[in-house]
Amino acid sequence: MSTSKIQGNSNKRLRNVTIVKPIIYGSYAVPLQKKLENGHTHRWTVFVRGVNGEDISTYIKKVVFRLHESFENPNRVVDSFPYEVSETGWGEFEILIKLYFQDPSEKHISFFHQLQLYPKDDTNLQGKKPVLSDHYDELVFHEPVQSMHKFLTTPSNISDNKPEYLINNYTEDREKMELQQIRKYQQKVLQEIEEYKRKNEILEQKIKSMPVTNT
Ligand code: SLL
Repeated sequence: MSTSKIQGNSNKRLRNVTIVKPIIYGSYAVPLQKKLENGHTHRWTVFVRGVNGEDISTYIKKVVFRLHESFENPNRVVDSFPYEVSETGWGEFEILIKLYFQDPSEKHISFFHQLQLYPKDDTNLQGKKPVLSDHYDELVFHEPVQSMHKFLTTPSNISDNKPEYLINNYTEDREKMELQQIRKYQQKVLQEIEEYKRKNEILEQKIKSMPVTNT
Protein backbone atom coordinates (compact mmCIF):
# COMPACT_ATOMS: atom_id res chain seq x y z
CA MET A 1 0.00 0.00 0.00
CA SER A 2 1.39 3.39 -0.92
CA THR A 3 0.67 6.55 0.95
CA SER A 4 3.13 8.60 -1.02
CA LYS A 5 0.37 10.99 -2.10
CA ILE A 6 0.31 12.40 1.40
CA GLN A 7 2.20 15.66 1.32
CA GLY A 8 4.49 17.05 4.00
CA ASN A 9 7.58 15.39 5.35
CA SER A 10 6.34 14.35 8.78
CA ASN A 11 3.43 12.41 7.24
CA LYS A 12 5.55 10.48 4.80
CA ARG A 13 5.65 6.77 5.52
CA LEU A 14 9.10 5.28 5.77
CA ARG A 15 9.23 2.45 3.28
CA ASN A 16 10.63 -0.91 4.44
CA VAL A 17 11.05 0.28 8.01
CA THR A 18 9.62 -1.76 10.85
CA ILE A 19 10.10 -0.85 14.48
CA VAL A 20 9.27 -3.29 17.24
CA LYS A 21 8.66 -2.09 20.78
CA PRO A 22 8.49 -4.84 23.38
CA ILE A 23 6.17 -4.11 26.28
CA ILE A 24 4.99 -5.85 29.41
CA TYR A 25 1.51 -5.38 30.76
CA GLY A 26 -0.25 -6.98 33.68
CA SER A 27 -0.99 -6.66 37.35
CA TYR A 28 0.34 -7.57 40.74
CA ALA A 29 -1.74 -7.96 43.84
CA VAL A 30 -0.87 -8.11 47.51
CA PRO A 31 -3.30 -9.48 50.12
CA LEU A 32 -4.08 -6.93 52.83
CA GLN A 33 -3.12 -7.82 56.40
CA LYS A 34 -6.71 -7.26 57.41
CA LYS A 35 -9.91 -7.10 55.39
CA LEU A 36 -11.11 -3.49 55.12
CA GLU A 37 -14.56 -2.37 56.27
CA ASN A 38 -15.70 -2.07 52.67
CA GLY A 39 -14.82 -5.73 52.12
CA HIS A 40 -11.62 -5.03 50.20
CA THR A 41 -9.05 -7.80 50.59
CA HIS A 42 -6.22 -6.85 48.22
CA ARG A 43 -4.13 -3.97 47.05
CA TRP A 44 -3.33 -4.23 43.38
CA THR A 45 -1.66 -2.37 40.53
CA VAL A 46 -2.29 -2.71 36.82
CA PHE A 47 0.52 -1.49 34.57
CA VAL A 48 1.99 -1.16 31.10
CA ARG A 49 5.75 -0.78 30.91
CA GLY A 50 8.78 -1.28 28.72
CA VAL A 51 10.71 -4.51 29.22
CA ASN A 52 13.50 -2.78 31.11
CA GLY A 53 11.31 -0.40 33.03
CA GLU A 54 12.26 2.39 30.62
CA ASP A 55 10.20 5.54 30.24
CA ILE A 56 7.89 4.68 27.32
CA SER A 57 6.36 8.14 27.21
CA THR A 58 8.77 8.83 24.34
CA TYR A 59 6.15 7.24 22.07
CA ILE A 60 3.14 6.63 24.34
CA LYS A 61 0.91 9.62 25.04
CA LYS A 62 -1.52 8.11 27.50
CA VAL A 63 -2.93 4.84 28.71
CA VAL A 64 -6.57 4.41 29.66
CA PHE A 65 -7.41 1.59 32.07
CA ARG A 66 -11.09 0.71 32.20
CA LEU A 67 -11.85 -0.92 35.53
CA HIS A 68 -14.94 -2.82 36.70
CA GLU A 69 -17.94 -0.53 37.04
CA SER A 70 -18.05 -1.14 40.80
CA PHE A 71 -15.07 1.24 41.06
CA GLU A 72 -15.49 5.00 41.24
CA ASN A 73 -14.56 6.63 37.91
CA PRO A 74 -13.81 3.30 36.23
CA ASN A 75 -12.09 5.02 33.28
CA ARG A 76 -8.65 5.88 34.58
CA VAL A 77 -6.58 8.05 32.28
CA VAL A 78 -2.83 8.03 32.95
CA ASP A 79 -1.06 10.61 30.82
CA SER A 80 2.44 10.36 32.19
CA PHE A 81 4.98 7.69 33.05
CA PRO A 82 4.68 5.31 34.88
CA TYR A 83 1.50 4.05 33.28
CA GLU A 84 -0.20 2.28 36.14
CA VAL A 85 -3.23 2.40 38.42
CA SER A 86 -3.24 1.17 42.01
CA GLU A 87 -6.41 0.30 43.90
CA THR A 88 -7.78 -1.85 46.63
CA GLY A 89 -10.60 -4.28 45.95
CA TRP A 90 -12.08 -7.71 46.58
CA GLY A 91 -12.64 -9.28 43.20
CA GLU A 92 -11.00 -10.27 39.93
CA PHE A 93 -12.22 -8.84 36.63
CA GLU A 94 -11.11 -7.97 33.10
CA ILE A 95 -9.41 -4.63 32.64
CA LEU A 96 -9.56 -2.95 29.25
CA ILE A 97 -6.28 -1.24 28.42
CA LYS A 98 -6.07 1.40 25.67
CA LEU A 99 -2.71 2.69 24.47
CA TYR A 100 -2.59 6.07 22.74
CA PHE A 101 0.52 7.08 20.82
CA GLN A 102 2.33 10.41 20.70
CA ASP A 103 1.61 10.77 17.02
CA PRO A 104 -2.11 11.44 16.55
CA SER A 105 -2.07 9.75 13.13
CA GLU A 106 -1.26 6.43 14.83
CA LYS A 107 -4.50 4.75 15.89
CA HIS A 108 -4.77 3.67 19.51
CA ILE A 109 -4.80 -0.02 20.36
CA SER A 110 -6.90 -1.87 22.94
CA PHE A 111 -6.50 -5.17 24.74
CA PHE A 112 -7.68 -6.88 27.91
CA HIS A 113 -5.91 -8.00 31.02
CA GLN A 114 -7.48 -10.34 33.56
CA LEU A 115 -6.75 -8.97 37.03
CA GLN A 116 -5.55 -11.81 39.22
CA LEU A 117 -5.70 -11.58 43.01
CA TYR A 118 -5.36 -15.25 43.93
CA PRO A 119 -2.57 -17.64 43.00
CA LYS A 120 -3.62 -20.25 40.44
CA ASP A 121 -2.43 -23.16 42.54
CA ASP A 122 -4.67 -23.31 45.62
CA THR A 123 -1.94 -24.44 47.99
CA ASN A 124 -0.73 -20.85 48.08
CA LEU A 125 -4.16 -19.41 48.72
CA GLN A 126 -3.56 -18.83 52.40
CA GLY A 127 -0.13 -17.32 51.83
CA LYS A 128 0.58 -13.63 51.90
CA LYS A 129 2.50 -13.72 48.68
CA PRO A 130 2.02 -11.13 45.97
CA VAL A 131 0.48 -12.46 42.77
CA LEU A 132 2.01 -11.27 39.54
CA SER A 133 0.27 -11.82 36.24
CA ASP A 134 2.06 -10.24 33.33
CA HIS A 135 2.38 -10.68 29.60
CA TYR A 136 5.09 -9.89 27.11
CA ASP A 137 3.95 -8.40 23.85
CA GLU A 138 5.41 -6.51 20.93
CA LEU A 139 4.06 -3.37 19.34
CA VAL A 140 4.98 -3.55 15.67
CA PHE A 141 5.10 -0.31 13.73
CA HIS A 142 5.33 -1.11 10.07
CA GLU A 143 6.32 1.76 7.78
CA PRO A 144 5.57 4.44 10.38
CA VAL A 145 5.14 8.06 9.34
CA GLN A 146 8.22 10.19 9.87
CA SER A 147 6.93 11.97 12.97
CA MET A 148 6.03 8.66 14.66
CA HIS A 149 9.40 7.25 13.64
CA LYS A 150 11.03 10.12 15.53
CA PHE A 151 9.05 9.31 18.67
CA LEU A 152 9.89 5.62 18.34
CA THR A 153 13.59 6.22 18.01
CA THR A 154 13.92 8.81 20.78
CA PRO A 155 16.14 7.23 23.44
CA SER A 156 14.28 6.70 26.68
CA ASN A 157 15.60 6.92 30.19
CA ILE A 158 15.68 3.84 32.33
CA SER A 159 13.72 4.64 35.45
CA ASP A 160 15.52 4.42 38.78
CA ASN A 161 12.26 3.83 40.56
CA LYS A 162 11.90 0.13 40.12
CA PRO A 163 8.32 -1.04 40.45
CA GLU A 164 7.48 -3.02 43.57
CA TYR A 165 7.01 -6.31 41.74
CA LEU A 166 10.56 -6.08 40.39
CA ILE A 167 12.03 -5.37 43.79
CA ASN A 168 10.16 -8.16 45.53
CA ASN A 169 12.25 -11.22 45.32
CA TYR A 170 9.82 -13.76 44.09
CA THR A 171 11.04 -14.09 40.53
CA GLU A 172 12.88 -17.23 41.65
CA ASP A 173 9.59 -18.96 42.49
CA ARG A 174 8.29 -17.91 39.16
CA GLU A 175 11.27 -19.33 37.30
CA LYS A 176 10.84 -22.64 39.14
CA MET A 177 7.19 -22.76 38.14
CA GLU A 178 7.99 -21.99 34.52
CA LEU A 179 10.68 -24.67 34.48
CA GLN A 180 8.21 -27.21 35.86
CA GLN A 181 5.74 -26.23 33.16
CA ILE A 182 8.37 -26.64 30.42
CA ARG A 183 9.33 -30.10 31.77
CA LYS A 184 5.67 -31.09 31.75
CA TYR A 185 5.30 -30.09 28.10
CA GLN A 186 8.56 -31.85 27.19
CA GLN A 187 7.20 -35.01 28.78
CA LYS A 188 3.97 -34.67 26.86
CA VAL A 189 5.77 -34.24 23.54
CA LEU A 190 7.95 -37.29 24.26
CA GLN A 191 4.86 -39.34 25.05
CA GLU A 192 3.22 -38.23 21.82
CA ILE A 193 6.33 -39.17 19.82
CA GLU A 194 6.25 -42.67 21.39
CA GLU A 195 2.57 -42.98 20.55
CA TYR A 196 3.20 -42.06 16.90
CA LYS A 197 6.10 -44.53 16.69
CA ARG A 198 3.84 -47.27 17.97
CA LYS A 199 1.07 -46.42 15.49
CA ASN A 200 3.61 -46.27 12.71
CA GLU A 201 4.89 -49.75 13.57
CA ILE A 202 1.36 -51.15 13.47
CA LEU A 203 0.77 -49.54 10.07
CA GLU A 204 4.04 -50.91 8.72
CA GLN A 205 3.09 -54.40 9.89
CA LYS A 206 -0.24 -54.06 8.12
CA ILE A 207 1.40 -52.91 4.91
CA LYS A 208 3.83 -55.83 5.02
CA SER A 209 1.04 -58.33 5.49
CA MET A 210 -0.96 -56.98 2.54
CA PRO A 211 -1.07 -59.18 -0.53
CA VAL A 212 1.00 -57.82 -3.41
CA THR A 213 -1.14 -57.29 -6.48
CA ASN A 214 0.13 -56.81 -10.03
CA THR A 215 -1.60 -54.11 -11.93
C1 SLL B 1 -16.57 -10.83 40.66
N1 SLL B 1 -17.21 -10.27 38.42
O1 SLL B 1 -17.72 -11.06 41.01
C2 SLL B 1 -16.35 -9.94 39.46
C3 SLL B 1 -16.50 -8.51 39.84
C4 SLL B 1 -15.55 -6.57 41.04
C5 SLL B 1 -14.50 -6.16 41.93
C6 SLL B 1 -15.40 -8.05 40.65
C7 SLL B 1 -14.08 -3.13 44.24
C8 SLL B 1 -15.36 -2.46 44.25
C9 SLL B 1 -15.46 -1.39 45.29
C10 SLL B 1 -13.95 -4.47 43.57
O2 SLL B 1 -13.05 -5.18 43.92
N2 SLL B 1 -14.74 -4.86 42.54
O3 SLL B 1 -14.95 -0.30 45.04
O4 SLL B 1 -15.98 -1.69 46.32
O5 SLL B 1 -15.61 -11.36 41.21
